[in-house]
Amino acid sequence: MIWNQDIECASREQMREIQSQRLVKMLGRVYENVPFYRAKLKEKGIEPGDIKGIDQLKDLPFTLKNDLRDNYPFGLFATPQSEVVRVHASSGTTGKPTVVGYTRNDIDMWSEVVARSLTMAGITKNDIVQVAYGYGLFTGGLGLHYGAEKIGAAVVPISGGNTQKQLQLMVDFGSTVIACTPSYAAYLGESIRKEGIDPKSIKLRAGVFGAEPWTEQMRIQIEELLGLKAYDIYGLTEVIGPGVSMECEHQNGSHIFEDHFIPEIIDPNTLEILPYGEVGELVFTPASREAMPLLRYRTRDLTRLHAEKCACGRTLVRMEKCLGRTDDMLIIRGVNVFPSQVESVLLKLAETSPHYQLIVSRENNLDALEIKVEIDEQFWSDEVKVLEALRNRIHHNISSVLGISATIRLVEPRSIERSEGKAKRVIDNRKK
Ligand code: DLL
Repeated sequence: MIWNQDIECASREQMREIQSQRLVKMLGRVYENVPFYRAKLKEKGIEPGDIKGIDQLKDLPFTLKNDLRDNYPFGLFATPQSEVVRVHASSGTTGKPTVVGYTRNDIDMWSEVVARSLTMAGITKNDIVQVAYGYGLFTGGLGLHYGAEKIGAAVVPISGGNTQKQLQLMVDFGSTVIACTPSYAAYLGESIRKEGIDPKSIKLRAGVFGAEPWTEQMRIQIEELLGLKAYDIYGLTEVIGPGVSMECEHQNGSHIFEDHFIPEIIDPNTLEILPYGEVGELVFTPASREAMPLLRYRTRDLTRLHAEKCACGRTLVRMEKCLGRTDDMLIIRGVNVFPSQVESVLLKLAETSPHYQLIVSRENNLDALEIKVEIDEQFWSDEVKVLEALRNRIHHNISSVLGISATIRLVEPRSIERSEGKAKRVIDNRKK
C-alpha cells in the first residue's frame, strides 16, 4: 500500500513543479520574517522575486548548525510565536541545544510523512505500535507517535528504556511493531533470550529503526532475534525529525519525501552540487515548513542519491544508508554527542585541563561512554575523597549537558597523550 499515491508516484516534472512552487513561496516568507535570511539573501543580491523555481536552488545560501546556535533559541522562526504549537531540540556543538519550532500545519505535515513511512513498512490500522524512542525534546517518540495515530494504529507510548516493562507489554499487548534505535532493538532481542521468554509469545512483525547508523549485519541480527522485518527510517531534528526518508519493502535505499524536503548532494569542500550516484554531503531544504523553514541545511551526513523508479512503484529519490559524517558528531544510545560539549564543561572548571578523551564501546549491544579527564597539576590530590567529590561534580555537569550518563575517569596531569597534529579526542571501539 502507498499512503499518498499522487505524491509518492509523481513524475519528475510534477515533483519539480511542486518543489518550485513551495520554494518560491518559502523564499518570500523567510525574506519577510527572518532577519538572518534577509541579510544573507541581500548579501547575495537576491530579492524574493528573482527566484522562479527549483533550478535556482543552487544560488541560495546554505544554513549550518551554527546558524541555529547563533540565533538561539527562536531567532529563525518565520511565524509569530503565537502560531508555534511545539518545540523540539537536539544537541548543539556546545552547551546550547539546537531548537526547532512547529506550527499546527507543521505537525500535520510531519504526521503525514511518518504515516507514509509506516505504510511503506506495511504497517496499518490493525497494528499495535510500541514506540520505544524517547519522548520529550528528542523528536523520535512524538514523531512516530503522531504518524502511527494518523494511520489509525494503536500506539503504546512507552518511551525508551525500562527493558523489563517493554518485554512484558510486548507479550501482554501483542505488539506487532516496535519503533526504537537499532541498538536498543538488538538489546531487547537479547533480553528476550536472557529472561527466558518464549519467542512464540512475541508477535512483532516489523521494526522501524533509525536515529543512528546501523549495518546490514545488524539488520540480520535484529531480524533473527526479534523475528521481524527491520526497516530503516532516517531524519534529523533541524529538518523535521524522523520521517525525512524511509525504506520500502525492497530495501534499496530510503525514499525521501522530497515534496517537503528538497534534497541535494554537495561536495563538502567545494560546495559544488554533485550528480546522482556520487558520494557527498546531504543537504535539505524543508520548503513547506511554516515555523522554521531552512534554506539548504547542511546535514553533515555523507551518502549517495538515486533517482530511478523503485520496484515498489514510488518515484521519490532514494538515499543510501549514511556512510559517515563530515564532522565529529557521535551518536551514543541514539543521542547526538559532540566532543566540544565535553570541552565546554571542562573549560568552566578550574580543576580540569582541556585534555580529555571520549572512549565509546558497545557492551551487550548497548553503547557505553567513558570520559578520561586530566586534572590540573595544582589540583591533583592523593586524597581519594577529594578526587571522588570532583569526579561526581564533573559527572553531574557532563551528564546534564550531554543528556546521557558517562563514566568519568580522572587521570593524572599530563597522562593523556599529546599529539602534534589534531588531538585524538575520540576512540570509538564500536567500529572494530
Ligand atoms: O535522530 C531523528 C530520528 C528519530 C530519526 C527517530 C529516526 C528515528 P537527531 O537527533 O537530530 O534526529 O539526529 C540526526 O542522526 O543527521 C544522522 O547522522 C543520524 N541518523 C538519523 N537517522 C539515521 C539512520 C533524529 N536511519 C542525525 N541511519 C542524522 C543513520 C541516522 N543515521
